[in-house]
This record gives sequence, structure tokens and C-alpha cells, in this order.
Amino acid sequence: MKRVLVTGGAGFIGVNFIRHVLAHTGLDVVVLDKLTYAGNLSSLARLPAHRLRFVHGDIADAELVDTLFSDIDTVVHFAAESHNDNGLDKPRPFVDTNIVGTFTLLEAARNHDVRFHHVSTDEVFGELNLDDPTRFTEESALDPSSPYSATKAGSDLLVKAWARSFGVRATVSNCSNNYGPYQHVEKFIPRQITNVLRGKRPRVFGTGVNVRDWLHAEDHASAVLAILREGQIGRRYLVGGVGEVDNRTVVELILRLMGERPDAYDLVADRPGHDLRYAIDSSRLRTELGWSPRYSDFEAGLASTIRWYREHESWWGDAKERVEAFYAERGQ
Ligand code: NAD
Ligand code: TDX
Repeated sequence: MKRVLVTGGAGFIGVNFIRHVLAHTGLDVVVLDKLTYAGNLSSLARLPAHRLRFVHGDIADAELVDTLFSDIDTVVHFAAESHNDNGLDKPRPFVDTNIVGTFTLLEAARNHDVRFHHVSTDEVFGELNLDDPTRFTEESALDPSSPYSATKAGSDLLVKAWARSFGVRATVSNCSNNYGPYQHVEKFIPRQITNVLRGKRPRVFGTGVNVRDWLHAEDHASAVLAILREGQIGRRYLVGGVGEVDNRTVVELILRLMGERPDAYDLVADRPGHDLRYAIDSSRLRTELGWSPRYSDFEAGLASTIRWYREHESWWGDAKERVEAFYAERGQ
């Protein structure tokens, strides 16, 4: 492994992964990113230019993808339409990027015998009940609920089929909810932090009982790198399991850490089809590959994330207006 193509490398987790790889390995990185509303080239500023090349383009552009694959040995596929509320509003780009885009990359991986790592989500397994003692494992059945998760499940199945039918050297990881620096303000945690920074009250969907299993993006990055280095070809790995927390508790914690009253938030219209709970059993990753998260203290991780948003208003300011206009139309 010498040169890695990172799709979606100008997005939240891609940026955190690239920073981790450049700091902890000698690998060179090529980024392929369409710079949709979610991509931000400034997140890649001030990184060593001789080890990082940026290509502006679409993962569904077969000609471009084929050319890029002739010059790399590994691809880590992050590019996706990633926000559930956008998928409920306009699902078409989710099919184009998450399914057709992944298909296009797989065809190039097959033609050029490139090692393929597919980054997916725990949402492909559907929801767990709040009182269910079980967590998702590598054996859980795919049972997606939303346009986003259905297209991610579709992409997981394409990877599985290309590995079995064409021998593509592939692995898949399904990760729980990420938080940390460079996350788009449409997502739950940065939306609430930036609301407080703008003097607005946080907005919690429904009754706020929904549970997510929060993982810092840097820990996701170290997990993906461990899978690239030592993961077994053909395997799926689940990443997460650091801390299940319900949405009300997360918001109350943010408010407390930001010096506000913990009840200073609003309950607003629920998300249609809103999954109740996700929870990950990451034993395979921990025992087989020796992975463990650095940010095991969620409160400390949140505090450093709050600091980052406080110090980087120029990074998120423009997107904030657009996101709030989108949610205002939906009473959220
Ligand atoms: P993001 O929305 O922040 O970034 C996505 C990036 O992909 C952007 O830079 C965007 O410009 C790019 N992109 C979109 N369509 C493209 C296309 N057709 N061609 C090329 N580039 C394109 O997403 P994220 O939160 O960083 O998520 C990255 C991956 O991790 C996704 O595959 C997502 O499903 C998965 N994931 C995310 C989370 C999470 O909590 N955010 C959790 C588990 C898995
Ligand atoms: O303003 C909000 N208020 C609120 O209560 C927003 C934006 C969200 N929520 C709730 C919905 C969810 O229960 O917070 C929880 C987290 O919401 P999101 O940040 O939209 O994440 P989620 O839908 O859980 O999906 C995320 O994790 C899995 C990522 O966006 C996906 O890309 C990833 O696959």
C-alpha cells in the first residue's frame, strides 16, 4: 500500500481520515471529491502538498475514475450523500452517488485490481428498540429504514457481490454516529453547538429519546486504517460502541459545557421514520485488529469539539444560514 485514493476526502470523516493518515503513515493520498454542498476544500488547507493531490470530480464519472485507478493501489470510499433529512427531501442524489457512484468505483477496482475499502453506516441494520439488550454485530441483517440507509445498504450489497463474483479485494466497515471537527452544521451535534454560539435554542426532534452510539471521527479514522493494514479481505467490521446516549442527554451536556441552562432547548417536529436506536458491538475490530478508541470519554470529546466550532466560525458560518432556512421550512 503506497498511494490511496480517498473518495469524499473534502467531507467530514474523509478530512479526519486524511489528517490521520498523513500524520501516522508514509502513504500518499489522492482525493476525489465533487465538492457538493458538503465538501469544503479549506478543510484540506495547510497539509503537505507533496503527499496530497486533489481531483475535483464525480465518483459516478466512469472515465475519470478509470484513469485515477490506473495510478493507485488502494481506495477508501467515503463519498456519499450522508444526511437523512436531505434524503427525505430529495432522494435522487442518494441513488446517484451512493449506488451508481459505488458501482462505478467497483468496476474500476475490478479492472485495475485495486484494494477496496467501503465505508458504511450502522443505519443499514435498521433500528433497535430502546429496551433491547442486543447490539448490532457483523451478522446483523440489513434492514434499512430511510432513503439514505437504503442506498448505503444497496452499496454494501454491491461490494459484497463484486468481491464474491469478481474477486475484488474488498472490506466493509459500518460505523456508528461520528462527531468531531469539520462536521457539517446540518448534523445534530454541530447544529446544536452553533445554535448556542448564535444565541439560538437547540432543536431536538420528537421527544429526544432516540439513542445514538457516538464515536469521535479520529477514532473512526484509526479503525479504517487498521482494517486497511490488517483486515481480512471479504470481511465486514463494525466500528463504534463507545457510548450510547439519547439526544436529550447530548443536548443537555452541550448546554452545560457551554455555560447555559440544561433545559434551554426546544422539542420540534419529529423526523419521518426516525430510527429509535443504533448500538454497535465492535468486538471483532477490538479482538482481531487490536483497535481501541482514543476518545473514550464522550464529555471530553464534546468539549474539544465545542472549542473547535467556537474557533472556526469562518469555516461553518455560510452553511449555517442555509441549514437553518431548510429546517425552518419543516418546523424543525
Ligand atoms: P459528508 O457529507 O460530510 O461528506 C461527503 C463528501 O463526499 C463531501 O466532501 C462531498 O462533496 C463528497 N461527495 C458527495 N457526492 C459525491 C460524488 N458523487 N462524487 C465525489 N464526491 C462526492 O459525509 P461524512 O459524514 O464525512 O460521511 C462519510 C462517509 O461515512 C459516508 O459514506 C457515510 O455514509 C459514512 N458514515 C458517516 C457517519 C457519520 O456519522 N457522519 C457514520 C457512519 C458512516
Ligand atoms: O437538529 C436536529 N435535531 C435532532 O434531534 C438534527 C439534525 C438531528 N436530530 C436527531 C436525529 C437523530 O436521532 O439527532 C440524531 C442524530 O441525527 P443526525 O446528525 O442527522 O445523524 P443520523 O441521522 O443519526 O445519521 C448519522 O449517523 C450515521 C449520519 O448523518 C449518517 O451519515 C451516518 O451514517
